[in-house]
Amino acid sequence: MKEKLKQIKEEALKQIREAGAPDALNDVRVNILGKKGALTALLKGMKDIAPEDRPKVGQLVNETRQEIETVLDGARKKMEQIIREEKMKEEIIDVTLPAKKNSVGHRHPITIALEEVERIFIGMGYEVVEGPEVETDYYNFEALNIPADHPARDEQDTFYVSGDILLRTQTSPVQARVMEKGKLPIRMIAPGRVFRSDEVDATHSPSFHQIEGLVVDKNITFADLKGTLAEFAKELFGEDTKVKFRPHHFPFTEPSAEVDVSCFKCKGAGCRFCKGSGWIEILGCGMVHPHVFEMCGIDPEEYTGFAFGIGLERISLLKYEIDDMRLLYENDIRFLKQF
Ligand code: 2NM
Repeated sequence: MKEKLKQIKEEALKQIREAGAPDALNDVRVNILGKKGALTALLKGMKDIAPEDRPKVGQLVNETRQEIETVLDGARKKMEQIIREEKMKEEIIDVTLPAKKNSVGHRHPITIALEEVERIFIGMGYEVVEGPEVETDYYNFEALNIPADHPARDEQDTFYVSGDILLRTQTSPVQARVMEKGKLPIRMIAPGRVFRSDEVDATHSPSFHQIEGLVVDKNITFADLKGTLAEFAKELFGEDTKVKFRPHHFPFTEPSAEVDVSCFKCKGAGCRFCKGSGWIEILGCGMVHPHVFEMCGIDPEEYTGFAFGIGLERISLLKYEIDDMRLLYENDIRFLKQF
């Protein structure tokens, strides 16, 4: 009997030593101490032992069982400890590693130009007003004194949606809507996307951005227009910027002018940037045509006003010395990152 117990114990210890995982230890427990285990089987054989020897044998079996359990527990704890340590090693965080760069985007160069122009006019007390990109023929053309035979109305130039509905070709319909409401005086800018049926090239896109301005009050003169735009040019391109007004024609203004600024690269001496002229064209403007006032319900005998229109892409290309407008729309990160 003693011999048998010793054998079981040796076998159990051997199995424990050889166990490589907690599962294997559990198998040992089942094999030796379980219901069908070797030690249990031995207890079941007690009936063959003389009754006076039974307590002694029972005690021996229990002692052996205890010993095996103690070794098993120890082995399990040790194994768990090793597993824990290995896991800790795997999950170690090296706080000295360089951090992942958090890349934050920024505003698009057209948006930067838009907000810069807005900032300047807001500073002069202008209100920013937005309106629909899909317009009616009336607000986009009729109300702005653009007659039926004007080339701008041709399908070659304007995107028609259906019938009288079209994509606005300028943001002035927003201003026609404000004038029509009749709250005077007006000092506003209308920024936004406009559409023209143009082929894409370095200076044209079928969809581009404009800011148009409008001032309506009593006694507004061309001098107010000149002073306002001269101040705007100085804020945008630098204190020593000069402006030049060249006579032009727009249907909604009379008189009308195009405005050049002295080249901010060569200060007017003439360079590659201004194509040797010393001047760069930046916007169109004029005194609001009396017929536009009449169409919008304002008495041209009582009120006068000026208006202007600025192409934002052009401002952006100039400010950042970009030579192809298409770059602004391609959304190539390598390009956009530079601004
Ligand atoms: C320009 C040039 C000249 C303009 C006119 C008006 C309105 F609504 F008052 F008639 N808004 N904007 C205007 C005048 C726009 O863009 C080159």
